[in-house]
Amino acid sequence: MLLETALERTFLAIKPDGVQRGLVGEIIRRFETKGFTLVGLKFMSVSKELAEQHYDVHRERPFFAGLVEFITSGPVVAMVWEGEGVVASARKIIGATNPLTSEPGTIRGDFGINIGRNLIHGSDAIETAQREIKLWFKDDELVSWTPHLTPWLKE
Ligand code: D4T
Repeated sequence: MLLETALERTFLAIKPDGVQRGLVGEIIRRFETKGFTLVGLKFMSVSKELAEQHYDVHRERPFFAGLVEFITSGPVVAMVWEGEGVVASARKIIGATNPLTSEPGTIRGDFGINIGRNLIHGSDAIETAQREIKLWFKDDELVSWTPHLTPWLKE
C-alpha cells in the first residue's frame, strides 16, 4: 500500500520592518509564485513571552534583548508554508542573515541593508520548523488543502 507522506512545512514571519515598509504582499508573492502552499496566516502583535521563546537559542547572545524588543515593536505576519523541500528553499528565497551580503534576487538582498532589520524570519531546519509552528499556531489555525494548480507544478 502506498502511504502518503506528510508534506514538509516551514514557519515564516514577516518582521515589523517588512510590515512597516509595505512589503507584505511582495514577500508573500514570492512564496506563492514559487509554488508553495500557504497553510497558516495571521497578522498579530507578538508578546514578550512568545518572542523570548522563539529566540530561545539566542538567549545568551548580546543581541538577544534587541531581537525581542524589535519583534515586539510592531505587527508581524506569521505564516506556515507547505511543499516538498520548503524549509531549505524558503531560506534560499529569503537570503543570508545579513542583507548586505545576501544575494540580489533574495528578499533580504533586494530590500535590506542591516542585519537587525532583515525583514523576515524563516525556520532553519525541519525540526526547528516543527517547534516554531507549534509555538506560533494552534492546530486548528492550520488548513490542509490541495491547490488546483498542483498538477501544473508536479509530475
Ligand atoms: P532569522 O532567525 O531571523 O530567520 O535569521 P537567521 O536564521 O538568518 O539568523 P540567526 O538565527 O543567526 O539570527 C537571528 C536574528 O538575529 C539577528 N542578528 C543576528 C543580529 O541582530 N545580530 C547578529 O549578529 C546576528 C548573528 C538577525 C536575525
